[in-house]
Amino acid sequence: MDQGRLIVVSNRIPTEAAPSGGLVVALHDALKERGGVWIGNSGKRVATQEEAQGLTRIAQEPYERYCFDLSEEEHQGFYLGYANATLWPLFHHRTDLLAVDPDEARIYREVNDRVAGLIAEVVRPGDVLWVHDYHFLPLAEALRRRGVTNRIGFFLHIPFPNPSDMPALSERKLMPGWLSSFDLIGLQTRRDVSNALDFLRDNGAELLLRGKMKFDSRTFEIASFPIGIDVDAFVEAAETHADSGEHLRLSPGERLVLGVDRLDYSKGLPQRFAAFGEYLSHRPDPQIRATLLQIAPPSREDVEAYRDIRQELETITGRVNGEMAELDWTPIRYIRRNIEREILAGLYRRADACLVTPLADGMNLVAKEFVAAQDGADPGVLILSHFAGAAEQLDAALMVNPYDPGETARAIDQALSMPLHERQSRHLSLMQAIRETDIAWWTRTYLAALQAKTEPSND
Ligand code: ADQ
Repeated sequence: MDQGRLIVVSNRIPTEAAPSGGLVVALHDALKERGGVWIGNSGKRVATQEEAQGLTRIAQEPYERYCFDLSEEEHQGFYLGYANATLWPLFHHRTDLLAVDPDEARIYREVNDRVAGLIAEVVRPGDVLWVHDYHFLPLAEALRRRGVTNRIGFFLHIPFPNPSDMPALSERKLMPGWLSSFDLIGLQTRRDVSNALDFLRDNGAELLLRGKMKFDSRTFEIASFPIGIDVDAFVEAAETHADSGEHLRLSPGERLVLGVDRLDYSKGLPQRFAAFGEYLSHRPDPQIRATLLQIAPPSREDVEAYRDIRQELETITGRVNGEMAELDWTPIRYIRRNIEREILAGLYRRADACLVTPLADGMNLVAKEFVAAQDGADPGVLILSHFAGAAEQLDAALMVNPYDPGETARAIDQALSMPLHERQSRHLSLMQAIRETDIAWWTRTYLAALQAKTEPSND
């Protein structure tokens, strides 16, 4: 049976041949395998909305890619404003950082409306649409208004908010209509699914059975599809770049603790640095040299909360290094740029431990990449926050409360002194977990579930 084309919609669209970044890599692989169309934001800003009309084709192979531009005002209101200064903090349980701005909320909906108009021109009967992330919550509703009856799926890469935080969102009453216009809503974890069901039930939707809901006359389904990585590709990259660690010029016996994150307040970086400082102050043997290599390229610097986190980190790094550094040892090395994926894979492999300690995170692919990159004969140890979505699957990691620097410090000590057989057995179970739900599983399972939906017009 002809499956129809897959049309992916996401905010970012890769322009390069070998893209990087969690979401982008996952979709690139899915489209390469199945073929279809990817529609996203060009990243190019034009002065006025009149100049931003239309879709531009930027590639035809291995699948078609179209992009749209945003005007300066749209970039501010849609992307920096509503998406990243209102929804992102709300969805990461940080209502204290949430901005309320009715103009930004309006622009967010207008951009979704405009993008829906562009997509409606491309969609053919039988196509299946897969919309990604919090930038496009109202997109299906806008498409339905334009008469699009195709199957439309949604995947939320970040956590679903706690229902008790929802009153902080002025547009919360619109949310059930936005969500129920999709046919399938994919979330990362069971906890997210339970939050979404609770919120919708409290706001006029009826739970039919096993994640199926009804709102107004529409039925839709909510389920978890934990995202994964291309395990084999990472294993291979780590093996072929096993010498990346040499760039670091560590002294003999020096232990390496690694952190890799976008610079974001949800990633728990100040708490992590403080925990590392605490580990160093209390380490059992002062001769032990452990270095925290933190790779954290800045993101969204035009949003105020992101400038604050950068400053906070610089202060802690200065304090820990000021107190602890020796002539030939800098305890915290903080690199603020992107690293090539292959080099990164080699660094993961060289690391004795990896700190993945977000305060909230949809999944966290770094945790899975670190596991894949280890040498099974002598693996490093994953230290993982309870609040990463990955925690539901990777319970063989050392689990920590990221708010408690003492607990994280003890986990670092435990990781660096863990006997080989324990490291091996933990690694074996972690490998099994990341292989079970790898990226191929994720796209296959999600798309099969979406494909199985009846087209709304045939209801
Ligand atoms: P992110 O918040 O971006 O993704 P994450 O899942 O950790 O977080 O993905 C980051 C990706 O970027 C990883 O593949 C990592 O290797 C790469 N990366 C990070 N820093 C890098 C650097 N300095 N150089 C090179 N590469 C770097 C969102 C959600 C997550 C969810 C993903 C996918 O916030 O919770 O796991 O989407 O759904």
